[in-house]
Amino acid sequence: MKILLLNGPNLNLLGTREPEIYGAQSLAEIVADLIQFAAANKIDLIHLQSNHEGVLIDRIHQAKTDGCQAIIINPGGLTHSSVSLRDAISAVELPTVEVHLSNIHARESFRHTSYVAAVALGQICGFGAKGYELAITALRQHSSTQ
Ligand code: CA2
Repeated sequence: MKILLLNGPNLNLLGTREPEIYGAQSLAEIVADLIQFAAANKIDLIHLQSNHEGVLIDRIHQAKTDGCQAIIINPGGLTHSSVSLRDAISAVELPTVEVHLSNIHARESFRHTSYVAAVALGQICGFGAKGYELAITALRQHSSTQ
């Protein structure tokens, strides 16, 4: 199984600031651990982080034709603003799990709304980097029932 992992704007800054909210690990460390976890579960994990909405959207479109069977996405701040990102996820019709490191529902009210949630299989938030592993596990189980 091939899964596309996308991280949106500013997540390249992980580990540099706000460790009490987002943890102390860098994105590179998180992704290295995840690739190992995925491999142990016979999953090929392809990662892209971008600060650009259009780059994320183009990669989602490409996922449909390059053999990705599912998407895990932490859209960062675009979660709360991007109709276009939501439309791209909806258009490719790949099972998608939305992940947030922090519990967005326990933070400022503008973070309580996700434009992505309604087109995702589910949302995982508040468990730090562990949430990405939970998403892989959820997608494995989902694919075994299809
Ligand atoms: O909790 C999450 O994973 C978020 O997607 C992170 C986004 C935020 O806008 C969402 O509401 C929730 C922000 C990512 C910014 O990450 C930083 C990490 C370190 C230093 C500065 C920003």
